[in-house]
Amino acid sequence: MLTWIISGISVALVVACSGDEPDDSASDEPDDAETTCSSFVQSLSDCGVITGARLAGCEDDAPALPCAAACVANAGCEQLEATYCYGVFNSFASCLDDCQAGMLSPGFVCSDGSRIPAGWRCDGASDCPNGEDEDCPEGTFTCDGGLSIPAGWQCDGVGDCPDGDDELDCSGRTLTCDDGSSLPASKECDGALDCAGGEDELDCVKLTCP
Ligand SMILES: [Ca+2]
Ligand SMILES: [Ca+2]
Ligand SMILES: [Ca+2]
Repeated sequence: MLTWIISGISVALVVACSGDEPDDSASDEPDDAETTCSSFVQSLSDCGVITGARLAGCEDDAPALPCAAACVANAGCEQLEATYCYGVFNSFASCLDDCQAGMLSPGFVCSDGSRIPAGWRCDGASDCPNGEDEDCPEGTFTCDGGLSIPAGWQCDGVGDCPDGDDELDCSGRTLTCDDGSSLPASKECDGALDCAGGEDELDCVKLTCP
């Protein structure tokens, strides 16, 4: 749980800001179209929980996940600090947990409009009425640890590599360094200097715990 809470601030927002929210993600939360990544970060910053303004994967004008924003709006600063600094599982953490649970895997849409779980794609068995879930890219993807998985399992919404690296860099977004070189968006604010001038790590959000 602690792992998710600490990394959850980025995990939840990376998903939220990718613009890939499934259409059926409607919830009972009030529709707050004005909530953006930057306002989400601002509310955490206002409570003194974080410093910095740049959150990996989060573009300033992109809408934040509405339920995550509602969790923050309904929580007090003490709750935010307890969750992020001390890993306390309180009503705020529980709210985020429910929020993440609600972010269902987008799945795979068959040609007749029916949906199947993403993990059923390229698994060797036809699941769509016309079997198009098995029209898969040739070849394999090599995980960081050396394990090979079918190429079709990359970016299918299900972590297949031991470290989940088959689901990184799936947004197609890139980060442009000052010298014009391009990096995968996952290199932004990951704690390692990747641009020659280190600008990929400038002003990144950091927890400010006592
Ligand atoms: Ca299948
Ligand atoms: Ca995968
Ligand atoms: Ca970096």
